[in-house]
Amino acid sequence: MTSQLRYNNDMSNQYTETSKFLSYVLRHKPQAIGIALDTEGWVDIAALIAGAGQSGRALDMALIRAVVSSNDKKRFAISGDGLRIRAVQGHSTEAVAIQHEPKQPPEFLYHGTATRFLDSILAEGLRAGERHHVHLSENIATATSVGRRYGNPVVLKIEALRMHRQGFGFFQADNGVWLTANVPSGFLAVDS
Ligand code: HQG
Repeated sequence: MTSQLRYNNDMSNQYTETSKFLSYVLRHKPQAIGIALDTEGWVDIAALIAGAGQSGRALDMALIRAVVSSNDKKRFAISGDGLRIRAVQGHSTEAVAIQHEPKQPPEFLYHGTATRFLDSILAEGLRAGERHHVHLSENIATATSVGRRYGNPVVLKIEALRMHRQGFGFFQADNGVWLTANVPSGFLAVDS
């Protein structure tokens, strides 16, 4: 391996590692490093750096900015004044309740899951589980890769617009992921 390639790999590993750490504290367990998120999920970057440092993880502004801007799924956002950071979706912590703008979804949205969850989903619909919302995407390729995280992937096609017309709320996070509270089984089918 050339030294340039090794350098690039090391950087990429450091970014992935840091992204996972940020997902953990900004979505799930801020208390693990003694920080508090506001209800929109924001925290001062200075507090994040200090909390991380006290937990033995060296973060600095340059690394945080590089991780936020290079992140494959645009998981994080930095405030306009550059002082605060948040995860744009995927939360489970009860401290956060982001007030997303309701939005009309396209006719169909997609959800990727693993085949072993199918029977349960076809019986009871999609539930948010630990997170605040069920996550849906506009394209089948994204849904397939989401499903692959848990095993053999299968894609469900959701009648999003019909749900919306019946009063179900839909929201779109800043990174394009669609969110809704739950999807009853009558609005979904295996995509074929
Ligand atoms: C399944 C990633 C049985 C559901 C992705 C999923 C996404 C059921 C799992 C984001 C069920 C929950 C979220 C039911 C739902 N019975 N299983 N009734 N209802 N499930 O990780 O959507 O990389 O909480 O199908 O890109 O997989 O973290 O949700 O398999 O956007 O940024 O229960 O996470 O983004 O798993 O993924 P998750 P998800 P990040």
